[in-house]
Amino acid sequence: MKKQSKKGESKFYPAASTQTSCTASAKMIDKARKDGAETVFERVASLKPCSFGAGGTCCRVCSMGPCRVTETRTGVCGATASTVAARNFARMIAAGAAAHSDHAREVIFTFIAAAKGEAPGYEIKNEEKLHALAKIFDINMEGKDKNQIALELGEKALAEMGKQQGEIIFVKQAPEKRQERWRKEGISPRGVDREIVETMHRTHMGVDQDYKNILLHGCRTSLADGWGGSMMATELQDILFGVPAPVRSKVNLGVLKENQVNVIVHGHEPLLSEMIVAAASDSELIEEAKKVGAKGINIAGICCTANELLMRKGVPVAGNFLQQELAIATGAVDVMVVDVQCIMQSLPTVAKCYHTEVITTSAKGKILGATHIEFNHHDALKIAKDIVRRAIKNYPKRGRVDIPKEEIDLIAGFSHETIKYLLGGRFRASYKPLNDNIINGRIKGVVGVVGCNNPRVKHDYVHTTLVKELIANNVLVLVTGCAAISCAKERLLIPEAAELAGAGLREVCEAVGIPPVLHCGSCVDNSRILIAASEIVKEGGLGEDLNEVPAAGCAPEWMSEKAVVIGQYFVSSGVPTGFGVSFPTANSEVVSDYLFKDIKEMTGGKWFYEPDPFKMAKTIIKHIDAKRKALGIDREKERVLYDMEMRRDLEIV
Ligand code: SF4
Ligand code: MSK
Repeated sequence: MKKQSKKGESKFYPAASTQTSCTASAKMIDKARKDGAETVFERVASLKPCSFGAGGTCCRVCSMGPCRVTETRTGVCGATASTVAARNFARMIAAGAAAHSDHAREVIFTFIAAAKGEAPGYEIKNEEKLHALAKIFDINMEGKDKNQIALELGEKALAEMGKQQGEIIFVKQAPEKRQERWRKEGISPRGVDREIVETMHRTHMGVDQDYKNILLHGCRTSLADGWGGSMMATELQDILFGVPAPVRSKVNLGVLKENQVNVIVHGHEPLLSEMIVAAASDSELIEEAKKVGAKGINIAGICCTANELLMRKGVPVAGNFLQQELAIATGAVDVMVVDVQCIMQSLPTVAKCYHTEVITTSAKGKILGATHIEFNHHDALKIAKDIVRRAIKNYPKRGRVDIPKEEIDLIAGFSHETIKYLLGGRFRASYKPLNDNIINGRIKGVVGVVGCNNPRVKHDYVHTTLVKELIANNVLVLVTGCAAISCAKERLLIPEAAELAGAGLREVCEAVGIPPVLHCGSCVDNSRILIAASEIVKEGGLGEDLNEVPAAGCAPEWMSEKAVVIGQYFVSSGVPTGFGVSFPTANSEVVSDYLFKDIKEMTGGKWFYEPDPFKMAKTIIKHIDAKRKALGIDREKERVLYDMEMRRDLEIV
C-alpha cells in the first residue's frame, strides 16, 4: 500500500470527532490517517481561507489587479467594494446556473435520442408526465404516439435553453402574482444560456458598475436556472426514468458489502448511472463476479447521483460530499465512477493507497490519474457493462477491508406529485390537506433545507441540528442534495422520526404515515420545491404569491456555486433564504445590506446569514410567525380531535 503522508502526522490534525458528527465518517477519517491517505479533513486544517476572497472583495477580472478592495480602498480601475462583491456574487450565480443547466442540456440530448430510438436502453417511461409537460409547452398531441410527442417536447426544451427574447415557458408554473412581479421588475427570465452570457459580460472589467443593477441581473439569471435549467433537468428525467414515489433504502458507508463487488456512482447526472444499475443485474456479469469469489454486484451512490438513483430506484447511498474519499478508505470500493460536479480531484491520489480504480466518464470532467471511459447515450449499456467488468476484475486485488457498520433505514421519493397524492389521495390529489394543516396551525410552515457539506463546519451537525429544531417546532422540512443524506444518516427520514416533531406535525405525519422530513431529491430537484410552493399558493388560503406562504429555505453547510444560485432563485421567487458557514459578500456592508434587506422590495424575499443552527432555526421560525400573522392565521386554534372524515382526508391511498 502506497502512502501519501508519513505515519504519525495525524496527531497534528483535529480529532475526527470534532470534524464530523457522523460516526462512520469519523472512523474512516482515522483509518485514512493511519493508512497515510490525506483527505479533505486534513487539507482543510492546513489551509486558511483568504479573507478578501471569502468576503467577496478580491477582484481578479483584469491584469491591472488582482485588487484586494476595501470599503475605503478601490481597485486600480476605481471599482468599489460593492461593485466587486456584487460582481463576484453574480459570477457565482452564473457558474451555479451553468452547472445545473448544462446537466439539463445533456438530459435533453438523451431525451431526444430516446424519442428517435437512437439511445438503446432509454425510453419514454412516464407518459402521464410527458402529456402534462406537452400541455405546458402547447404541443398538439392528437394522433401522435409518445415518441413523436417526446421529440417535439425535447426540441422545444432545447430551444428554451437559448431563448434570446421573451420569457421561458416554465414561468407559467409560478403563481400569477409572482409572474407579474417578475415582469414589472424586469427579471422574468429568458433562456438560461442568454442570461449567463449576459452576467459574464456585465461583470467584465468596466461594464456594469452599479451593484444594484448587477444584482438585478443576478436575480434574472438565477430564475432562468430555477424555473428553467434545473426544472427542465428534473422534469425530463422524470419522464425518462420515472416520477419518484416513496421508496425504502439504506444510507451510510455500511451499505458497502465486504463479499460483493462494490461500484460507487458519484456526481450528478443519472444518465450513465441508471445503466450501471441495469448492468449490475445482468446475469452474465453476476456469474463473472461469482467466478472471482464475490457473492454479487453492489451499486451505491455518493452526492446527487446517489440522490437521483435513490429517489427512483431505491439504490443505497454510501454518503454525501465529504464522504467521497472516506468511501475509498474502506478498501471495499472496486470502482468509483464519476460524472460531473462535486468530485474532488484528490480521488485518484487517495485511491493510490488502496486498490480502487477511479473512472471519469464525462468529456467535460477529466482528472489526471483517473481512467477515462467516455459516456455516450448511443452505447450507454455497453459502457456501463465495461465499467462493471473493471470492478469485477479489481475485486481480487483488495487489501484490508474495513467497512463501518452504520447502515441506516430511510424513505425517499417525495416528488411534488407524490406529496400531492399522499396528502390528497390518488383520485383527488391536492395540496388542500397540507394548506388546511398550515392554516389550522398543526404545521407551522414549510422549510427547504438544501445544499452541501463544508469541512469548515462540523460535517452533518449543522444540518441535523437545525432540522431537529425545526420539526420540534412543527415545521415540515423538505430536503435535497447532501443535506438530505445528512438527515437520512441521523434517522430523520423515517416515519418514526415523527417522535421528534412537535405535537401538531407529529399528528399529521402519523395520520398520513410520512416522516417529518421529506427527501425531494438532488440539487436540480430544488425546482420540485418551487412547484410545490406554487401549488400551495394555487390551492388557496395562504396568500396569492410565494412570498406570502409561511415558508423559507436555507443551506446551512453550503460550499458550491450551485448553492448560491439555488439560494438566489429562492430569494428571487420571494422565499427568504439563509446561509450558514460564511456569506460570500460579507466584506461589503452595502451589498450584504441590500441582499439582507432592500432586495425584499423587488422580490419579496431576502437573504440571511446565521452559522449557528439553533439561532438559524429561531430566525426561520420568527420569519414564519411573521408570515402567519400577516395571513391572520397566527392565533392558536383549539385542538380538534380527528373524526373519521378528517382522517380519511389525510389517508394514504
Ligand atoms: Fe482591479 Fe478593477 Fe481589474 Fe478588478 S477590474 S482587477 S478591481 S483593476
Ligand atoms: S452534491 S452541490 S455537495 S448538495 Fe449536489 Fe452535495 Fe452540494 Fe454537490
